[in-house]
Amino acid sequence: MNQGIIKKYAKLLPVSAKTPIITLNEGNTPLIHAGYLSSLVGKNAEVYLKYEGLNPTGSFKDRGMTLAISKACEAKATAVMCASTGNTSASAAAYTARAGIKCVVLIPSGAIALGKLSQALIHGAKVLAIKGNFDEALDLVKEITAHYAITLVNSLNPYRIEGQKTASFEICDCFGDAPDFQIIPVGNAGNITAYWKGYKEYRALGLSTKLPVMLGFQAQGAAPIVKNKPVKNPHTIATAIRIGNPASWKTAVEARDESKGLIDLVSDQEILTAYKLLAQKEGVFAEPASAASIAGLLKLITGGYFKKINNTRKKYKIVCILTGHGLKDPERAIKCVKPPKIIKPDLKTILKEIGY
Ligand code: AN7
Repeated sequence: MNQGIIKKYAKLLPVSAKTPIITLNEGNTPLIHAGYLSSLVGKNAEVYLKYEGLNPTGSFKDRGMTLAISKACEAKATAVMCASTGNTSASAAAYTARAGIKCVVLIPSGAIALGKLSQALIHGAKVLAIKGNFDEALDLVKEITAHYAITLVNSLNPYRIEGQKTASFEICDCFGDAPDFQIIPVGNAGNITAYWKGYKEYRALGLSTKLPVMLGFQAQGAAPIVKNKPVKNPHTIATAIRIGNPASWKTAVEARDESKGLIDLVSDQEILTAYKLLAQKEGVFAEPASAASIAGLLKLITGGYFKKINNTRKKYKIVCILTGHGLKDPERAIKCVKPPKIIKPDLKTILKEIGY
């Protein structure tokens, strides 16, 4: 039975018998073979989707939050705080509800997806919407948590990264080794940092033999790492990654360089195309920020990145991380397709509509 990432990977996490475990049985998410996407890459590649949207609150944040909240409880904290583009706040709200401690979240007003806002609110967090962006919210949270007895649970909290690294353990456990390439959206850059840490630890322990090439993608209007300077007014329809000054910038660059990978950008149009393609060709519904992985894959294919592997005899594994569930942002889904046609409740009309 899956009892969450702390029990499963306790030996590789900073926990002891004294750590209270606050869990919603997160982790153990499926690694789904993507036949259509594989065929686009070529005969030597198999593409897999790590569907992190199937975590309890619908995003990868739960892996880090279970550990951050458990450690906060171990330290007898009574309140936690985070800034969020939505998913961190949803996860923090759920795990603190379970732990019975206070949760305060700062969100950029009007800029987080409806599903995420509903989660933070229904779990009873104190939600404050600032007239500003995520980066401004995070600066405020850093200042407040530095001066008051409130635990910061953004990914600057090292337990968040520790928990999130378990996703790479799961991928290695599933394949029996690390994949060859990993494609991942990059916002505040905690997740790419966490995966890379996880892969390196597994290899150091002899539990895998290689390291993947890390391929990160930012949204075009929010691509500080690609442009090598902070973006003052980031913009993108992928609100989860609308971040102009990532907290884990340096470690994301390390992951990129140590793995001989890259961090590139994809446009909103490319994200939306990938978002629909993923839903309609693979049957997987992920939120727009997650579709940045798929947009990145498509961009790499078009640019000839995988040509080099198609000239070899080996089979390569490419894992795309789908960080959050599509239902987080139903408004975006509805906006980018045709609305349902309204018809009379009449047999003939229906048969005509469906071509019978
Ligand atoms: C679906 O919730 O930053 O590069 O405050 O929700 O580790 O920041 C969310 C980030 C990708 C980027 N995909 O991950 C927040 C927040 C989804 C996300 C990212 C986020 P990082």
